[in-house]
Amino acid sequence: MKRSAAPLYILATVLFGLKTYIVYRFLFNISLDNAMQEFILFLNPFVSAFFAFGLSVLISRKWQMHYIRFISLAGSIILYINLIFYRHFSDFLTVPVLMQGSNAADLGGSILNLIYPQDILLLLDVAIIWFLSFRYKEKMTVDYLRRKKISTMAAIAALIVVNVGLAEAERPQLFTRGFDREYLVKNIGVYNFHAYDAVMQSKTEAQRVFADGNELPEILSYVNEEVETEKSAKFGQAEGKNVIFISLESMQSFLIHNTLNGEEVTPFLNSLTKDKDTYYFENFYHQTEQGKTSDSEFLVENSIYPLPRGAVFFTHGQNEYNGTPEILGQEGYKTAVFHSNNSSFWNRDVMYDSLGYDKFYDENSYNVISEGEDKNTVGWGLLDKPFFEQSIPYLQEMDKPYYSKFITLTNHHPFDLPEEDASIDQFDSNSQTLNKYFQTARYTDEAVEQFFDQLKEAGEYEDSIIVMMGDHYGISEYHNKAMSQYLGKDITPYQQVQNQRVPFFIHIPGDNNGQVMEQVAGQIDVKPTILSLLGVEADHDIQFGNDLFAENRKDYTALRNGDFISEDYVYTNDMCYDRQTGEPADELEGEEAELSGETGEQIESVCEPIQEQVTKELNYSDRIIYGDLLRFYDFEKGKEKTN
Ligand code: GP9
Ligand code: MN
Repeated sequence: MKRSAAPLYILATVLFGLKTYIVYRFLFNISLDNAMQEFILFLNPFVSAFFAFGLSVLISRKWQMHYIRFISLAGSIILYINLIFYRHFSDFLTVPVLMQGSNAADLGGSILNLIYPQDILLLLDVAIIWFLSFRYKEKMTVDYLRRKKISTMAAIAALIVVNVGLAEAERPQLFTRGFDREYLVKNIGVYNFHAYDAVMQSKTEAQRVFADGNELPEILSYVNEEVETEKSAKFGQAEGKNVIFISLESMQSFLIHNTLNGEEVTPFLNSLTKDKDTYYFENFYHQTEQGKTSDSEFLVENSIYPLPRGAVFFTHGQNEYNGTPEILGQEGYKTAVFHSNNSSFWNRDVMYDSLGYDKFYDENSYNVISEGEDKNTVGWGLLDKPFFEQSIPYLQEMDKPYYSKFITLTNHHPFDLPEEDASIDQFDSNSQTLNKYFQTARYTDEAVEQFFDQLKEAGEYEDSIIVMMGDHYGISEYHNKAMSQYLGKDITPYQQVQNQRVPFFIHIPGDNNGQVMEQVAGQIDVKPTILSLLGVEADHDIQFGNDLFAENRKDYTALRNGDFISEDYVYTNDMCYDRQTGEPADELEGEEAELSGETGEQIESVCEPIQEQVTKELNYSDRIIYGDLLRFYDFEKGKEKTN
């Protein structure tokens, strides 16, 4: 029988490729810097589609249509799940994140906000492919001879080579550097990215099995030479005091001293920046990745970076650590976490044991009323005000001194708030998320103010230091248009990095020297700073951060994706910016380019020396976690364990 219609696998390649391209180009917010990147982004969806559908020519005619239908549906589901995930996290899914599916269930209301009715159009290609596959079954299947099968496979292979070749030329070391997921998706597409990610996953799992501690000396000498500082003048200034650490959900620094319709968004936090007992760090960056709050906790307790993929709380919750709670426990402190959520959420119950916490006051410790007149929850759970209020008796009960951590929740996406709790307007932009964000942020500001008062009344204030920190961004890149409207400036890549600042406060009652601190800092610095204030010597600890009051600190802060901020530069998107002006810092090219002072070798960018160190540092940190290397380390002696 003669077949006249075009083969379905070709048509499916075109339709599905086009759909994927439209999603990449218009629904994800992928930055494209030049025509080549535009071209690669256009090419790769068709290459992937041709690869997947093209394989159908190897299948008998009987099964070809089944296969094509399956691929179009499965591919679309993968793409759509990534899209929903992206709408919340501005990020792509990875295997470790998928494994923590239980968290997705908890996202609940959050997820519904991320699904739009018009998304149904994304099934249009599937509908057409399925229709044709049933209607023209006979006409659209192919029955190639061996030679034609081989040439189809050769065409697939050639296209892949072209795609990968262009990608590597555009972005050298794409696969080895790999921590920037956006770059990978941009260049090889979301499907190939998942394949790459799966390979990475098995490699990292193998690392623990084969690790034996031989890597420790190299890492130790790096930490001793490049990270450690002299004792600061504030060492021991808060000796014996309690620590009350407050994690401010999704609180970003752009809110501080900013207004909405002429009203301050965070009046209490603003007042603290001028308070005589408070140190406010205005250039403090979050360093989290896919683990969000839990990543920020990891940084704070360990002064080690979280992972480039997945949430380390999940993937390596049972590793050996030397967390702040464990260290302080040995100094006679009682340690507790307060967070009104499931104890297993983000694997916290397991991780808190590994970090050495004595007690976790989870959801069950609180009176949570989710229905009726007395309802005291929103979205994710207990509102921050009742959360703090109900925590006070527990704090009073604790033996002194204590180290306590409070994790707030109300200022969390989708930033819903009961109307009666809102005390500031919504913003007016195309982003509901940003519009509502101001109200929940204001609410948390009020909750913290109230907590300060309650601590005073309860007699828990005087002998404590209160440390507060934004955990990560609340407004992702996805809302940049609205952000640009609010901030009144373009969100350039440089500004995007500036938007990763989160507020950090150290409040020491009676200190009297409080001030606004300008130095570049990050969450990695919290542990050494707190330990130093408490006068705890942690000489043998392996930390990548510095005491923020020390003199000879590292002069850069690395973000988890390899970007960094130094005193002079901001490095992001493979570009080096002048930190003061936000203008590109590498104007000079070719022969005029800067010469590196030490070696006299030509360097491509003034950012390069720090960039190299950042890559090295992140890599050491990852090796510690993947290899579970701290199990081979003796923290008392400061060297490898000998058996
Ligand atoms: C929930 C809290 C918030 O327990 O950790 O989660 P997030 O999404 O910000 O990581
Ligand atoms: Mn959070």
